[in-house]
Amino acid sequence: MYVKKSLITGFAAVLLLSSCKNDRKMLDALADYNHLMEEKGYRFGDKISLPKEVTDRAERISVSFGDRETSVLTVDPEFFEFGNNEVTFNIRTKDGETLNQDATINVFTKMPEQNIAYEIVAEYPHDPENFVEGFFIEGNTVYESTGLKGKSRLIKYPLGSTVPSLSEKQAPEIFSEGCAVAGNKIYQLTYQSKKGFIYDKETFEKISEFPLPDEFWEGWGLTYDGKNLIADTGSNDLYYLDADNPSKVVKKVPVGGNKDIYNQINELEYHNGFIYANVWHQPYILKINPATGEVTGRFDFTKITEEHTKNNSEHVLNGIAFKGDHMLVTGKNWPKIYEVAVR
Ligand SMILES: [Ca+2]
Repeated sequence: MYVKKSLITGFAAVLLLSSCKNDRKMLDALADYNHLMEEKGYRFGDKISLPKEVTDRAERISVSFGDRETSVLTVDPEFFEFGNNEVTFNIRTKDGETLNQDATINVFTKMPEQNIAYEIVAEYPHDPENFVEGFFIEGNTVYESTGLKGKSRLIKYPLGSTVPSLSEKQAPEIFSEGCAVAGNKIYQLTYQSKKGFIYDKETFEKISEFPLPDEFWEGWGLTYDGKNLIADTGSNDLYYLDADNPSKVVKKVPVGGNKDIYNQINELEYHNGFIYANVWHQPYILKINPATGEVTGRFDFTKITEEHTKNNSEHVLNGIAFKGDHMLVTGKNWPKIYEVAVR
């Protein structure tokens, strides 16, 4: 009896050992595959073709995203979005075990961003004291929201001058961020105070303030498309806000690149059916299709950006406005505003 029991235990242990070994092998194969694919990325419609070591041992495989789960191993926009998707692979083996592995699935666009050729047709002065966070123009009047605690202001000035015709200083604890005009009001986000402000466009009188949406970690860029305010929070997502109640997110549009994940989208400008955005610490301005989130084109401003970042790496490109069909471009503490014509 004693001998028999020991034999059975021994046999079970060998089985368990070999099953553990196979599980390890399977998970290693899955990890290798996921690492390889993280670099390469997926496009919508792609199959997630897991290695044979996984499919041979699996009875059922699913992918979960927080509380949602699918067993269809295809990159379906119903579950996946552009950029990083943090998922878990759940595998039930033929031995009845359930194994999990976390993975990052990167989804890119099918078409590469078109390099947009441009020409700098004019230059205007910009106050190098201005740590620009929000920037737009109406007629010949530039509106600017400048950041940093103790230095944040909302100002307006005629293009060509650096002297504000109106200036509204923020409380010292406020770090102002993006701003946009909708009708006769200016909306402004704050960086980490979890609130935004609404001003009268003419007088800069503060009309009200609002809490930033619950989805917001921080407030970054802001623009207006004629219907909704569009904001970003330092990720690759654009948030459409209800202009009558900017605490409410109407929809989220994740932005996708062909090879890049634009995780820190910052200053924004809506113009003629597209959203233009710069990316924190990058010399690019992206042209985004707002319906799909795809970056369709990209301006490369490496040359002018390097000129301004060479003495201070924080003096990055961060200002987009449209003067007719010409784009105005500036940056944090840049002494210039560039007028850009698309070739
Ligand atoms: Ca802007």
